[in-house]
Amino acid sequence: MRAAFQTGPRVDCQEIGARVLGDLIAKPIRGERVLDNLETLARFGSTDRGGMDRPVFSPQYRTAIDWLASEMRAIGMTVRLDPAGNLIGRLGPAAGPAILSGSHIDTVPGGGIYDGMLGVVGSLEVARCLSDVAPTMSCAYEVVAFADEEGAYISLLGARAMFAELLQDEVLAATGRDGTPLVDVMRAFGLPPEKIPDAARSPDDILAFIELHIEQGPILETEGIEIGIVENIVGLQNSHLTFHGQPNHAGTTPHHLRADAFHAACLAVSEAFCIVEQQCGPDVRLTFGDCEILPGASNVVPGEVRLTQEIRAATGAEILRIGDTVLECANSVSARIGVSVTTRVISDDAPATMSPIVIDAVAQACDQVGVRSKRMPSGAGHDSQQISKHVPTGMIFVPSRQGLSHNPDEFTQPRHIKLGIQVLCNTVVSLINASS
Ligand code: HGY
Ligand code: MN
Ligand code: MN
Repeated sequence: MRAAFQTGPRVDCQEIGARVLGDLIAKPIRGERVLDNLETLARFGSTDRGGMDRPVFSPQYRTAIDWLASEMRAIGMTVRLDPAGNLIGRLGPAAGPAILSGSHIDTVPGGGIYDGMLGVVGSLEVARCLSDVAPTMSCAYEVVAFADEEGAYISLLGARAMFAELLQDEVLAATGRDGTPLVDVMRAFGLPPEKIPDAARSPDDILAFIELHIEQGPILETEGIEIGIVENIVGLQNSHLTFHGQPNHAGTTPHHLRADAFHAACLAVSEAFCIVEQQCGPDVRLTFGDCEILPGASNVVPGEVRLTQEIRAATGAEILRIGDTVLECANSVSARIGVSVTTRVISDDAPATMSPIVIDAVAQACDQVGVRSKRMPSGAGHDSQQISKHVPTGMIFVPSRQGLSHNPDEFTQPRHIKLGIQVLCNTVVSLINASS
């Protein structure tokens, strides 16, 4: 089915002039081609309800990966799907270290067409620009689409596997939202899960990683700035918070005799938000994004409620403090109405700092291209936060219309897309030049 997305007026896609590059000046970036690529990717997993639904290892993800691999081959890249499902295209020397860039092409349910995809097709465009000079490059350039950034099974699965950070138990235990085991979907995708450790690479083989991404927030648009240079990425902890009450007849059980798990959950959530809003700084985020009520019938007092709880903050200590606060709140509210609470951490991604070397390279690229830029934090999680633990890493943000993301109306102006790729290209070139 054709996607219902608009990538915007083509008139904005004029070439932005040749204010570029260092020694490796190559072919120009072609905005039209990038928009075509985004539209093509948008076809694989667009839904009748609007928006994308393309979880990692799904059939629509397979179609998208196959398309991407064929685009990489057409540029002359050598292409491989690593044992964790990361698609990697390589340009330049067959052996030795590489500069990496990329992002992810999986989506959240009801997602847009830019989150992740822009970084991948933008990196692909950079590879096209460099293809003529590939034989002279002093190090390789690799474009990577990382597996399961959005955490349909394990948040940042591919980026973690690339640096040997996935635990076997974690892989065995992971399931999708519908309970399907990760190991089953990987096998069906042609990837034996026991081979995941073979995806690990030596950090010495990766000179730097640079990720272009939409901001997914309102700051750049509000301030009229074209490029964000990311300095740090917040930490993100995902848990299940479960309220255990007693199912009972909804007509015959008076309120004061109920142990209503949903009643307890509502009060606890409401109180937790009050406390977080009063006591935490403006950069802290608390979200209960999914809720299951059991047994799930209109005439049964809920016996169990399972919430997903997501906390984001700039430090691990703050995340722990908020988690403790929410749990205290849930326990005290629940005790009043005869309900108990359990909690289980599902994933815990530490806050990350970007490399000063890559930040400087991006800042210099912004000056070369002639764009307004701003150094800023990222409130969203990214493959970069994982990779930055092992190799020098940086991120380039472009504005998101009305700050919308994880939403079918996610949109970035073609002009900003082009500028972002130009900055990415200049950054990659300067990092390649610095490697010689
Ligand atoms: O949820 C996030 O921050 C990212 O989009 N995966
Ligand atoms: Mn996302
Ligand atoms: Mn993303």
